[in-house]
Amino acid sequence: MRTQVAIIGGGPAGLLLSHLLHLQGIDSVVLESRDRDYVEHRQRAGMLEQGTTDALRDSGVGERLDREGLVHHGLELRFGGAGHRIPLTGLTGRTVTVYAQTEIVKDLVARRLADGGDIRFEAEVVDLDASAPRVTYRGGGETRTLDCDYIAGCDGFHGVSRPAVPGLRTFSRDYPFAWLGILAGVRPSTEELIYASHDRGFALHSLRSPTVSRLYLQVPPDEDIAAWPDARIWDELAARFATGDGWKLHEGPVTDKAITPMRSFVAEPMRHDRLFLAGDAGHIVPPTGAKGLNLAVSDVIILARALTERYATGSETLLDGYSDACLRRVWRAEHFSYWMTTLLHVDPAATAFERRLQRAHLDYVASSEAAATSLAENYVGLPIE
Ligand code: FAS
Ligand code: PHB
Repeated sequence: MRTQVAIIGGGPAGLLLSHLLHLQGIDSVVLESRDRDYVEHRQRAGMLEQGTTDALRDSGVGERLDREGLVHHGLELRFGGAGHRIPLTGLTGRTVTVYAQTEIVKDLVARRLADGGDIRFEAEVVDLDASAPRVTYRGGGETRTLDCDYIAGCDGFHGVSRPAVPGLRTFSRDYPFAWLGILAGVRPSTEELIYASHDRGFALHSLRSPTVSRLYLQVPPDEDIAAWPDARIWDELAARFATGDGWKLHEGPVTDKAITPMRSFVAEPMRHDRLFLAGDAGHIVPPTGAKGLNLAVSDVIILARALTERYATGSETLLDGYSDACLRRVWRAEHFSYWMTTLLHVDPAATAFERRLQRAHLDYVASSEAAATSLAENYVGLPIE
């Protein structure tokens, strides 16, 4: 078997790359270890930068996004029992959109299959040669190989592609907390996202639709989900979102709950020979700034441009510049995600002095247009080079 680009991983990065390459007449095969139902229902991100929604719309997969996505123009920072709105669009002229990663994956799978795309589910890549280049995968009880011109490692943080890059430099930070995330069949208590910083810990009120809420709360890093029955989750969320103006949290049936560890991670370079890393395979951010999925999208936009130039002109200039171009954007997003995470979460080891500094920082962001604009321009996403 042979293709032009072998794509390891059928998450948002791999699927979008396959779609963008197809639009340029470049063949690819997506190899995904899990089954279709699993990847289409794995609860993850939900906040899209305007650059992401523009890319989906411009490439012809934005129709349901435009119909069902919730366009937002601001967010609320809530601390000291009061809310402070950050007018994202007023400060930047750009918007963000709430549209679940699961829906993006469904839209991309449907479009690739409708276009005759080759997505192989339950096909686990077990080996790869970045110089041949060739990937070896197991599927249907057989072991097969796929020869190609290039390999895109879109296989997430636990994939096989990053370990195949020799001499890799990695940079990481683990945080002293995790996120317990829930999906609840209840009308959201807010129209815009609420990021709450409370002495008891961080909480985030996001949403998925007029009838489905998505909420998160900070828990210890090794927390057992069994210690969090629904009633306790709602009580803790209500305590952390409490205000003095009578605002009420709507509670309802929890339909999904999971604990996500918080880490910052970057691997350099994001390329070895004919292997290119994209998305979580190359970097991880704490989800506070809603950058993970959006970084995956910008990586594959940059990679698709580079592969298009290569096949159209023979030039490898953009391919040679791929890793540096991605990493400039990755490190900006890493800093913003670290900054927003430490601004809003309670570090158990923080001294009283550090907690006062944190409160002063929150007061500054909530009261200074310059500080709020810095948060806003990073949150809505900086233009893709
Ligand atoms: P993914 O991990 O999404 O996809 C990689 C794919 O590769 C997977 O489907 C996997 O099955 C497959 N794969 C792995 N090894 C393979 C192999 N050997 N062979 C074949 N296939 C293989 N981001 C946010 O912005 N906000 C959030 O709230 C948020 N919450 C998250 C919660 C969790 C639990 C996790 C893990 C991540 C979360 N993220 C969040 C980040 C997340 O959205 C990622 O940034 C996004 O999924 C990145 O997409 P991909 O790079 O495609 O990686
Ligand atoms: C989500 O809706 O899942 C979401 C939104 C904003 C974040 C993180 C997660 O910062």
